[in-house]
Amino acid sequence: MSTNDKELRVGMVGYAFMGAAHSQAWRTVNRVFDLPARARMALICGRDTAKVADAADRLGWDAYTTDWRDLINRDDIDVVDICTPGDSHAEIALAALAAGKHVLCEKPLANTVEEARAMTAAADTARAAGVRSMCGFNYRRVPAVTMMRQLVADGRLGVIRHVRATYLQDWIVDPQFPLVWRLQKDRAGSGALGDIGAHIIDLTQYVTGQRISGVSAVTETFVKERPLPAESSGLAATVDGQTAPTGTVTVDDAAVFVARLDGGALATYEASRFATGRKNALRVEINGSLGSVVFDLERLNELEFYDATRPTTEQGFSRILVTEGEHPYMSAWWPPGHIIGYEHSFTHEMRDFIEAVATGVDPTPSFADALQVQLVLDAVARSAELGSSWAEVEPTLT
Ligand code: SOE
Repeated sequence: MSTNDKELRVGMVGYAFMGAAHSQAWRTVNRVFDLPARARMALICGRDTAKVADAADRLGWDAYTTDWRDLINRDDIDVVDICTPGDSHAEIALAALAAGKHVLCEKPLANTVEEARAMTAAADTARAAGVRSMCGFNYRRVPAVTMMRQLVADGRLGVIRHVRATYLQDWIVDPQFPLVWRLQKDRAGSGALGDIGAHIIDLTQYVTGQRISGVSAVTETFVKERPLPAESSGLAATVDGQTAPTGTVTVDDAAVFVARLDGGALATYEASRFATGRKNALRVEINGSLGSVVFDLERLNELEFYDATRPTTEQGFSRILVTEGEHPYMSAWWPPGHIIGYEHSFTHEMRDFIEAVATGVDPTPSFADALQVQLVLDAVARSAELGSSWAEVEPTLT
């Protein structure tokens, strides 16, 4: 089947940072990849009429609405893309699945394990009617990350002993930075832990094929009171004057934990929004009996690979430039050596989602995969609360 044979009419809820990233991907995906269906950017939804009208125009959507229920109830929408804060994921996803819409939901899947379980159960029920669902852990689709997984799966690293993962940002170091939704537990579920820690939990489990079975954690909220924002969107916010009222930060600013993986590896994780100078620094290193591999998001077109099977005289970390046509996703882009960026991970996400939906297979990460990440987040929070006592990760199905 060639492009254009089938149309998937997308309705997206939310239009801030992730909404813009997803829009870019929906706009681009069929221009780059030859897919069995074409995405149509049919409808965008947000509460503020003027802002959502502007977003529709700026991001390239055919129409807008201010009511997500309207979007879900329409017959001319096939896919619901959820880019809202975590407190509305479950309600929107459950309604969308019940209405027979395919669902793509931003990470973390939900704010609580309970919500994530309900969403996973609904996705399982909907699957019987051919309805697909996926959680948007976009970094899986960075070609170097996909290749890292391939190296592990091919046995090039041997037995995995260590996983070392950090995701560091610094956008709230200033105590005067306002209390945006990402700093409120009832809206975001948790802080650095769920927002960026979820990424490294998913990424390391995806790459190694091992799951975290237990953790010991510490978390900290360094700045406990912040001014309330006058305006905020994405990671940007403003305050009205010097005397703005303040509110309490109810999430962690940083989370650090050690973990056991069920394949025998030991792992360390650090997620912080207080790593001064680190803007969006995600790094993962894996050490195995036959080699090591390193991914660094700030150099996302590269992998460092140490192959211990090479002659001793030739050993050392080598830099692989992941820009050849033979590398995952890359043949669709530029000639060899021409690098790609952050936004391409979302385009690849949409590519895989469209292909799965159009060919009737389940896309990954599934809601069940994302529920498992939620269970790890929950174990980290429990461990931290009990003064870093060991917390087993609950099984997905209980
Ligand atoms: C903010 O920390 C954030 O936008 C995350 O929410 C995204 O998932 C990550 O990709 C970039 O940082």
